[in-house]
Amino acid sequence: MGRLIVISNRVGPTNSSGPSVGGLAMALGAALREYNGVWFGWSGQTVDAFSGQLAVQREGGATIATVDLEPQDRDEYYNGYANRTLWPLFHYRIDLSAYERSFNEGYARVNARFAQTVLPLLQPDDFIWVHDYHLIPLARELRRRGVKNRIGFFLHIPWPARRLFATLPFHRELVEAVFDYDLVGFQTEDSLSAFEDYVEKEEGGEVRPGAVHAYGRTLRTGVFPIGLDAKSFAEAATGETACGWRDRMKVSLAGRRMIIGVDRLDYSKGLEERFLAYEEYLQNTPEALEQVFLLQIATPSRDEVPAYQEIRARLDAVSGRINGAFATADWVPIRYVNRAYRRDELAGIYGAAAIGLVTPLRDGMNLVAKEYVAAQTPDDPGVLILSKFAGAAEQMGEALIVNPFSREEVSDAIAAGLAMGRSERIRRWESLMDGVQTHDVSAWRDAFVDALRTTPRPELAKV
Ligand code: ADQ
Repeated sequence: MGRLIVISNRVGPTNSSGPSVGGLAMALGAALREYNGVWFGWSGQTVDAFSGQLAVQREGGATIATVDLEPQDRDEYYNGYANRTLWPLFHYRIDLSAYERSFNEGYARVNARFAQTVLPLLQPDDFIWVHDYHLIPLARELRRRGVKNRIGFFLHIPWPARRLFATLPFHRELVEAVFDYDLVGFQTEDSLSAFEDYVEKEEGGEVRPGAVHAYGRTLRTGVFPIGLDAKSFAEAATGETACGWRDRMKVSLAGRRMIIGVDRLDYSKGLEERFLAYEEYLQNTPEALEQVFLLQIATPSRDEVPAYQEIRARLDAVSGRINGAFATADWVPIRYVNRAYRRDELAGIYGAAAIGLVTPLRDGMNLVAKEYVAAQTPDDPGVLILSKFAGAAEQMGEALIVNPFSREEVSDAIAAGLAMGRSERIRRWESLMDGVQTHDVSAWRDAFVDALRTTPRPELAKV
């Protein structure tokens, strides 16, 4: 059986009991522990001149290989094309998308550098699984270097609607590069249809069941919704640290009900809209004053990108204003915390919250929604309020599904969630929990790897 080679912008940590750093790291850690995997990516470090020197180490059953990039690579590829061009565009924020020639060049250069560096690690029967928007042209660069292996690509973020995507200069080249993969996977049906729509209407391609044909090639497609490492999360949720935090939060609640939000500090997560909807709830519900609070944990990310500095400043201002308007001597309506918590700590905090408020404006999946469900106490679970624009909404219909742009809808859902009786909470939670457990990260990984393994490669078929 061939090895699994995972390639993503950043690697690790693969140890799921470590601090909680992001959905991708947790998901792949679980994948690599089961396969004899190699995970290759950027070390996160920069050096003055790119050398292509690999740093290789064994970690928890997997081989981890990293390479350093140059400061210009970080600025043009990572902070530039990935996070200032593609990320906002794919999250429907073309107003924030920056198009600069140097970003394009940096993106192309780093994808070529990744291909060149990983080449000596590859063996003929390896399966290569490339992750996310940072590395869309990687298969093209590998093919140029003679790589014949099966290569799959999984997009963790949404694929935007056709007309939005067509605002990207060189959009055609980017999609054509996708066709150098053998398989492309999306989080949702919504993203897959947006991709198919582009290929069909902009490029005159043909959509077939489970595949698209264009540029003289056929590309297998599929929907693979990512899940939690549910078993290890459930263990974390019943462990000593989580129980300690649940108790600590219950003391801190002092009889009040807690609403929890946990997000990377990112404009796509809809935090400002969430604060404003919660303000609306407080205005509409005077009896809730001093009886409820919102704990928003928002870990700063990508703080070298100006839009992230701006959203951070706005959130400081909006939370400060709401607290100034409503707080009393012994109550603040919003506890706004800018630090990261470990996943076992988070599990305890989620477990003490009556409502999980997950209202991104656009999100590939959103694993926080699943973590909130997995951390609830079965005989007295809380209520999940979930944005219809999170990928998770396709699977989590028993949540209270809301339009995050509508303050009224979110405010009404908070009121409904806090008023919901125990039997309805249990009924909804059981169905949600069943989904979280069934569609976990192993199911996601197996489905993708099986699809990749069984995707025919014309070059291989001839041998
Ligand atoms: P992210 O945008 O990072 O991932 P998400 O799925 O919400 O989004 O995962 C965040 C992870 O980071 C969760 O496991 C959460 O617990 C953790 N996290 C967030 N804030 C934290 C905090 N303050 N402290 C500690 N941990 C925190 C991208 C896509 C998503 C997709 C994932 C996986 O944007 O849509 O679900 O990849 O594919």
